[in-house]
Amino acid sequence: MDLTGQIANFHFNHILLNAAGVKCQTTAELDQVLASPYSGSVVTKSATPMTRPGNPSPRYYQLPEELGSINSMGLPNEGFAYYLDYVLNKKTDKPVFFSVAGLTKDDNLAMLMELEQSNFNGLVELNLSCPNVPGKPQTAYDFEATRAILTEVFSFFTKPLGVKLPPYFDMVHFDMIAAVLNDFPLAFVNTINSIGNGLAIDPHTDTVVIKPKGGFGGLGGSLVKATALANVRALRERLNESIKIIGTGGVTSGRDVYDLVLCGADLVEVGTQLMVEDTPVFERLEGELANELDKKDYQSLAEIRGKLQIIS
Ligand code: OXC
Repeated sequence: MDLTGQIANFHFNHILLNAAGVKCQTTAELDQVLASPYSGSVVTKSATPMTRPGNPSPRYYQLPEELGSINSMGLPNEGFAYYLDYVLNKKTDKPVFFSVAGLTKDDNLAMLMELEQSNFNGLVELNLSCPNVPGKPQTAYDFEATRAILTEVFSFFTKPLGVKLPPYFDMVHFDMIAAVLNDFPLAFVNTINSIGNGLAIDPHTDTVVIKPKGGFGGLGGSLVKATALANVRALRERLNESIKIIGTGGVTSGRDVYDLVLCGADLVEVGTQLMVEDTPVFERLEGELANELDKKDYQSLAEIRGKLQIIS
C-alpha cells in the first residue's frame, strides 16, 4: 500500500505529521515526532525572532465530548536561532518544515532572509494566520497585505516556501485568496489554522476556560473538520496544480485523513489529537487509513487524492 506524499522535490514516506504548535516547541518534542516510524516529517513551532513566553495560562483546554480544543497560546517559542540550530544540525532522512510567524512583516522578512542565506535544505512555512496574539490581526484575512508580503518575500527567497492559512468561510474569499496565491511560486499552502476566536464556557463555574483575551481562542479538533475539508477542497479547485496542499484540522480517525486526501490534501497534519494521544497517534491513524483504502480495493493514496464525488 502506497501511503506516501510529495511536495516540491521532497518525498514523504508517510503523509502524517504534527500541526505547528503541537509537540514541537523543544528539541525533545521535535525529536520525538521525528523518531516516530509513522510520521512523514516534523514542523517546528512557529518562530519569532526572539524567544517568547506566549500568553498567560490556562491557555489550552480540551473540550468535553471529544469536540476538540480551544487555545490561545500566543506563539510561545524558543526563538528563531534555536530552531535554526536544530534544523541545521539534526541528522534525519525526513524532510523538515521550518515555521516562522513574525509579529511584523519586517520580522518575517528578516527570518526568511536568514533562512535563505543558511544551509537549511527543508521546507519553510510562513504562518500568516495565528489568531492568538493580542492586537495583531491574522494577515491572511487581508488579501492586499498577503500579496504585499509575498511580493517582498519572493524578491529574494528561492527555497520551497508555503503559507499557513486561516479558514475562510465565503466562496468569494476562496476566489480572492487563491487569486493572490496563484501569482507566486509557492510550493504549498497549509489549510487550516485553528478557527479563530471561539469561546467556551465551563457550566459548573460559568467562566471561560482559558485566560488570555477574556477566553477567546482558536478552535481545533473534531468540531473544525467540516471547515477544514471545505478549505482543502475549495483551494484545490482554485490553486495552480504546482501548489500542493497540507490538510490540517479535525483529524481523529483514519477516515478523517482519507476525507482530507479525497478533498485534495497531499500531506495531513494532526494537532488536537496529537495532544490527546501523543505520537502513537500516527501509527493508529495510518493503520486506519490503510484499512479504509483496503476496504475499497485501493492500493495508494494517489487513487483517491482530489477524487471527491459531487451529486449531479
Ligand atoms: N494557531 C497558531 O498559529 N498558533 C498557536 N495557536 C493557534 O491556534 C499559538 O501559538 O497561539
